[in-house]
Amino acid sequence: MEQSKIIQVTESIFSENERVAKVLRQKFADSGVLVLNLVSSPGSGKTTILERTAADLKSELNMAVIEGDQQTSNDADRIARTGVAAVQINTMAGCHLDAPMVEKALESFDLDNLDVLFIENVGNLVCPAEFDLGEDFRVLALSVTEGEDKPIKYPVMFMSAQAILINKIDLVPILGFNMDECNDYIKRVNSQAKLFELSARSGEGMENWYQWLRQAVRTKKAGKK
Ligand SMILES: Nc1nc2c(ncn2[C@@H]2O[C@H](COP(=O)(O)OP(=O)(O)OP(=O)(O)O)[C@@H](O)[C@H]2O)c(=O)[nH]1
Ligand SMILES: [Mg+2]
Repeated sequence: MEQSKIIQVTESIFSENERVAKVLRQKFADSGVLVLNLVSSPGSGKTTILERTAADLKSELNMAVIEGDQQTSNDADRIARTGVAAVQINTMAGCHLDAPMVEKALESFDLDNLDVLFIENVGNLVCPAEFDLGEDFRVLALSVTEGEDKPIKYPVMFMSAQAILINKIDLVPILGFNMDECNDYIKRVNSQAKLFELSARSGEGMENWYQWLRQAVRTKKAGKK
């Protein structure tokens, strides 16, 4: 394809995504459901964080999860085992979720009966940054196994997050991970994001994340029309 045609196709993909994301944002506002777009590299622990959150909070919050992966329903199956409703999207060759995919998945849920909808994006620190899903907040998981410098290597994604969960802190002593250095890098690209250090495996630090989540749910409900 010529350069000009490639640019036209790319622009039309983005503008269609923006159009549908706007529709979704209005829908989420009308029903007062808090929507979080969970992004990270593959294997940072997004699903494990959601499994633990689902198990710990399902008696106080009505939650549902949209899972995005190229293939398999592994993640949706894991969430379903906690008793929280989950729908799997398979993007096949795609490296991110887009707003039309989310719109289709919403057919499975009654938004008016939900407090929180989590959207677990495809594991990728690059492409999902470009696609608005109509979410209230983008929550980025970074695991300590990935190294301290990911925030400055993938700044676009880190800049776009409102909350950053530094996961797998149970492994810090084994890895010799330098938390101060990582926090400095995060602050360099995004000084506004709320930071949490936690382990979805041991449960350490999860309560701080839950408090942020509860507050975000309250704020969203208060803003409901
Ligand atoms: N030690 C430790 N391992 C963890 C923690 N959280 C997740 N894991 C492990 O990390 C691996 C990947 O976790 P997942 O939850 O599948 O990661 P993910 O981000 O959902 O992965 P994708 O959906 O494939 O991108 C699994 O073996 C988890 O058990 C943690 O806090 N500590
Ligand atoms: Mg996952």
